[in-house]
Formats: sequence, C-alpha cells, structure tokens
Amino acid sequence: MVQERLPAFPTTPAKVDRATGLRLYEDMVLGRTFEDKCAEMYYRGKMFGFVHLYNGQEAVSTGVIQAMRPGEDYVCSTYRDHVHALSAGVPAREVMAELFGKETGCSKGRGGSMHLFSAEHKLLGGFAFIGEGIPIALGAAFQAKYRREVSPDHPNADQVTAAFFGDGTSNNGQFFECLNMAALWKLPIIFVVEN
Ligand SMILES: Cc1ncc(C[n+]2csc(CCOP(=O)(O)OP(=O)(O)O)c2C)c(N)n1
Ligand SMILES: [Mg+2]
Repeated sequence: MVQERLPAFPTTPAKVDRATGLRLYEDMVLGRTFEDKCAEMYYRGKMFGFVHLYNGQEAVSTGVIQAMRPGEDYVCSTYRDHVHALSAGVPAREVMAELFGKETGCSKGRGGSMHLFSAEHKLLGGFAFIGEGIPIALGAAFQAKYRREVSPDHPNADQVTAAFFGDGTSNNGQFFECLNMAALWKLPIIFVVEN
C-alpha cells in the first residue's frame, strides 16, 4: 500500500518585511540585469562557448536560495546557472569573469557559462549534461545526513541541499533514482523543478 507522504502546505501569503523584500528584489534585479548584459556580450561575440540565460526565472532562484542560508547550505545548478550562482553569493564580478574565460573567474576561467563552481559559496556546480547535478546534490545531502548522525553538534550538521533542474530533465532516470534514495534515506534535499 502506498503511504501518503505529502505535507500540508499553508496557503496564506508569506509575510515579508520591508528589509527582506528589498533584499529579495535586489537579488532578482541583479539576476535580470546580469543576464541582459550576458545576452549583449554573447551576441557581440565577446563570450565563448554556449551561454544559456535565465531571464524571467529570477524569482525561483531568489525565492529558494535566499530562503536558505547562502554560503552554508548547498546549491546545485543546471546548465542555466549564472543566476543560481549570484543568489548563492558568488560575486557578480567572478561569474562574469568566468564567462569571459578569465583566470579571476569562479572556475579559474576553465569552466565557462555551464561550469560555474564555488566551494566557498557551496555552489556544487553548473552542469552541461542535464540531470547530471541531481546525483551530485544527493551526495551532498547524504554527507549532511551522515554528519548529523555521527556528530549532531557539528555546526554544519543541519545543512540542506537544493537541487535545481528543468521540467524536461525530470524525464531523466537519474532524477527517479535520486528521488528514491532521498526518500529511502530521508535526506535533507529540496528538488526544485523549474518550468
Ligand atoms: C544528458 C543530456 N541529454 C541531452 C542534452 C541536450 N539538452 C540541452 S538542454 C535540453 C532540454 C532541457 O530542458 P529543461 O530541463 O526543461 O530545461 P530548460 O531548458 O527548459 O530550462 C536538452 C535535452 C543534454 N544537455 N544533456
Ligand atoms: Mg524546461
């Protein structure tokens, strides 16, 4: 028999104070203007390789990542990763430098648009293969759970991981395998499907 596990979601609007609202808005505006500038630079032939934009999806990145603890909790992105990196706290200058293939980029200029990474900001990566990030995110969630079991007083014992991916990617086998493991082991992971 299938057990019903869905929690009850409150339907009342969230209360956001002015300071928080401004912080969230600022993060969204940063994401939008950053992507607009990327589009401009890409079409002017200044950026190499592929550049996949996130215009119009800023609220998802901001709403999820800013509700977590940027720099404390893990974020795992997709090939559309610029704005997730910004919300996670990677400085815009480091993200932009990466897109220009510079040594000062967050992946030392070796990754480019789809391979943003920052250990400091707990950004597990952008990934060119769709669904590739989901098992990586699951691994991060597993280590958090394991750490909580062996040393519950560790300051990072309550880390949460957010795994972002598109609706098309939810057709991928890795997604179903990871859902299964996450449920089986009760891992602290949030699967964010962006449609
Ligand atoms: C393993 C793999 N197969 C195919 C592709 C080619 N591909 C690039 S984007 C994409 C569709 C992704 O759709 P979705 O996850 O909904 O993301 P969206 O572009 O809508 O944000 C595919 C199939 C890929 N990158 N990786
Ligand atoms: Mg899609």
